[in-house]
Amino acid sequence: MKLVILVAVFGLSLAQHNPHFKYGRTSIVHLFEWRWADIAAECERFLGPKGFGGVQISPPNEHIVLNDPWRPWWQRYQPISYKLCSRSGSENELRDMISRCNKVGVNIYVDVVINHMCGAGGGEGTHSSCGSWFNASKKDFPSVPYSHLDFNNYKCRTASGNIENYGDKYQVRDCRLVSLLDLALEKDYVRSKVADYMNSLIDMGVAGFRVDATKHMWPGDLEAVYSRLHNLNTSWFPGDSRSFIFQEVIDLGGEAISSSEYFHLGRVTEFKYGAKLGTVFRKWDNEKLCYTNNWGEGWGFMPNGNALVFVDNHDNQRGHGAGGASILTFWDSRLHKMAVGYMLAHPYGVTRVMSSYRWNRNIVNGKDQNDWMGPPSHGNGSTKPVPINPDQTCGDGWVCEHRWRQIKNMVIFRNVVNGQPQSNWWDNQSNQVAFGRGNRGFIIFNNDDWDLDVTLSTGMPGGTYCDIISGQKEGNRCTGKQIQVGGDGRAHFRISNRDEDPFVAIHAESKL
Ligand code: AAO
Repeated sequence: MKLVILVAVFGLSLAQHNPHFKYGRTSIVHLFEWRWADIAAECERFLGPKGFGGVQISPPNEHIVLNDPWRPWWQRYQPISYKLCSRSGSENELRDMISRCNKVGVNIYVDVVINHMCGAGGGEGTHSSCGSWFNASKKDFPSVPYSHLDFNNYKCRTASGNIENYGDKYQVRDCRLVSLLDLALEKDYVRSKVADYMNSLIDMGVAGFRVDATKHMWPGDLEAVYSRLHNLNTSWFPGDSRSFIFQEVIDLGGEAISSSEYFHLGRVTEFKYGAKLGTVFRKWDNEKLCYTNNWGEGWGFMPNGNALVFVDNHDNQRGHGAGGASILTFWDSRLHKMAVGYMLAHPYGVTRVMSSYRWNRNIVNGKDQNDWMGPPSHGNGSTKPVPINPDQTCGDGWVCEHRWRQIKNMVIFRNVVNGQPQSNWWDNQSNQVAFGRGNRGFIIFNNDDWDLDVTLSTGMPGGTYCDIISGQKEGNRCTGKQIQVGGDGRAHFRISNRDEDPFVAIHAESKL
């Protein structure tokens, strides 16, 4: 009997590490602040055809609407209810998008904010995305409903009621994160409301969740909530499929709470990954690319099977959350492309690509005064659609990193090499490195201040391959560089350090 229980529990949680990607796909794109109608169109016209595995969407539940500052992006991390109307669209638009994306093999993962409701200073009234009335100071959210009895009132021991010391795990879990009203997730009633919210999304066909502020919730409370979740909708997923759960836990070491406390519940965001990769490609702290020959667990990151990895995220691309100045964002596009290319080529973790919007960055004394700015919007605060230009880039301030040729092609590279081990490592003991993925792919970087000129074993079958960074294979020709691999698997590479993209990648499906 004991064994059965063990298998049941262990099996349950292991399943929550599985993204349920279709057709050997491997990567998630975070379409931050996109409208549901635009995501649906992007699934059909781009993400499905190009082999993206899934989309992380912004919180779909009702959120506070703020005027000072005016409609900040982070108003969506202040729930007012679990009604499915938000800055990105209505419940019907959400349903339509989930169905249309599932139909083309692109999973939907929902960013769920279940640790808290709005800020204590949220005021009273109907300034909410569905017009629901609430009173923050009275902790009254009738559209859920939640009353003051459903919040951590007296469990917190700090004078301010807020987290004051991340070294104290009781504060981190039982006090308010930046004054956000902290739900009492040990209460059966609160657990049922949260589970009902997540089950409504599961029944619509989503594949899983990004769990916001996981660090601020007790693992036992989360386990109780996850155990109430339905299996995934069998219209889209095999029977008995459990949600893919990836939990936001910022753990760069040195605090009371560690990522490993959540490993048994699902995957966890590995924030060390982007912070370190940025340091390496910026060549700070005497880091060199050749030191990444043991990248992944060798660098002290969490076990591969637990990791959700990314170069930047919606917080640290604008100085929120964690990772600091080393984080490489679209503002540093040349190095950002190299770092994303490296992440997508390397076997470690489930990979997530950030897709951003531009804002009027104004850095004063190292802090962006406009870090709050929301997505491209009309005068009434509604989010603008995402226009696609003839050259396949996005307009109106949407950056669409996921559409950049180098990144889109590396998403495909990761699919083509899926399951292959890292092989044929080479480095010049500085910032020129290369490695393969079995006999299915090979990549080489020049991040030194001089040219690279070397002949290497690629592990690939002989033939002519298109470099998918400088171009791609179109019909029976390469639009960029061509790489000749001899019958012995060896190939000559020459990369100028002055190239816009000083890296080359080839794979089995880029062969002429
Ligand atoms: C806004 C206003 C607040 C106001 C509040 C309520 O900015 O002034 O009080 O409304 O009215 C987002 C925004 C917040 C915003 C919030 C609500 O980022 O600015 O507050 O919406 O609208 C912690 C959490 C982590 C969280 C991160 C931002 O642990 O979960 O803060 N991220 C998620 C979302 C995020 C969202 C929320 C949570 C809330 O991704 O978008 O906030 O739903 C240390 C700790 C981390 C901690 C950071 C920042 O990190 O370890 O756990 O993250 O501090 O507080 C080095 C260290 C690293 C450290 C880092 C930063 O890197 O190694 O450990 O420095 O100090």
